[in-house]
Amino acid sequence: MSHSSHLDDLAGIGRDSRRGGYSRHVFDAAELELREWFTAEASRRGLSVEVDRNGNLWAWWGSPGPGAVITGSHLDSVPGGGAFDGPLGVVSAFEAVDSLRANGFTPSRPFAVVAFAEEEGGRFGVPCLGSRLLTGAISAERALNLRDGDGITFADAARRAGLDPERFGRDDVALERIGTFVELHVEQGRGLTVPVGVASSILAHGRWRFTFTGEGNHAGATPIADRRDPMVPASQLVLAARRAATGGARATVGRLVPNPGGTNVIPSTVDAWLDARAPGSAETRSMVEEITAAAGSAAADEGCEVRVVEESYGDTVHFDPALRDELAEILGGVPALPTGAGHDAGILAVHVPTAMLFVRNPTGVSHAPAEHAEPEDCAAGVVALAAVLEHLAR
Ligand code: HGY
Ligand code: MN
Ligand code: MN
Repeated sequence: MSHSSHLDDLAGIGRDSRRGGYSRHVFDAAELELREWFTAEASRRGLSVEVDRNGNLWAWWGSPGPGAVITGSHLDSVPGGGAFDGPLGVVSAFEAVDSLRANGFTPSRPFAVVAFAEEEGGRFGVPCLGSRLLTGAISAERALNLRDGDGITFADAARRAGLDPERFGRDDVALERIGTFVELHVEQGRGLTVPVGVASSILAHGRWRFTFTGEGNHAGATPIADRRDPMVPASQLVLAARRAATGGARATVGRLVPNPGGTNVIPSTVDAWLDARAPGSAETRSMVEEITAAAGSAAADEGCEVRVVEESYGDTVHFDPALRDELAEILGGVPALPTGAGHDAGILAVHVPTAMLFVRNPTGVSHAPAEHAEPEDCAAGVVALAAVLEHLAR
């Protein structure tokens, strides 16, 4: 079966006709369908499926146990996301199992394919929610009280999906089983000139919620001098983010939500989310401070208030250099490259030996429908993943 056909299996799930691309968010209808797909693919291969206490999916080749070789990624997407970010890593993991078996290989240590929950934070706002819960990087209490755009809590959504919110939280049993984790992922950028590479590092990055409060009023009846329009400082936040992001730093305001959001209404509040990233923690923090100061003075100029809440943060990730170089060598000396994108591998790297393989993306675009990887590069990714997994699991 050609590689792309497995991604084609998923092509009809979670299509977003309004935004384009895919919208697949934890425990929504599309993601539940993807969970069914994962279970069917695992069962077809005689892998035993486990849904852990935090909603992450594990498909075990043999019995679970310590020192396990784990590979996989996530199935959820950003709103209007591409077809490859996440699913390519899970599909490639199943195909690597097929390839290993076709070559008569049986792992001599526990082995599983994993799909982590809510990696994008597209519904509940905190990225890598499943792997953060697994490792204790977020408390169960905070996670369960997160609300989606409709006010539904993660606890209620998890309960509706058949999970017990009382059980959520750090899972030492699941964490201690992991000997090595390898995540294959479509490259998000254009750094690769060959089909496959390995990851060296992930930018420090976090998300901050800015709530600007002014005075809701009539767009026509309110003279400019009488306004306290929170959209004005919110727009200054966007420009301050662009000004502050120098060198290798990046700052983005991708969500700006006025309340109530009428065309002829001066909003009473505006929520804006800042995504800020930089090669180092100190650089990220100082950039966010600069942006926050600019937002604060813009708010004061407009007679508005602003409240800032840090919703998630992760330091720079440096993948285990020995493992990185070992895998690069197995793959014939493929390049090692940094990434600006966060991954579950970045969360796990704090706890267990972790590596990432990247598959070339000729458009370099990600988190948008134009995200792409050629079938032959996807196939090369499966060959590379199988070689790495055989090395680690023999
Ligand atoms: O936002 C990120 O970098 C990742 O795609 N969650
Ligand atoms: Mn992503
Ligand atoms: Mn991803």
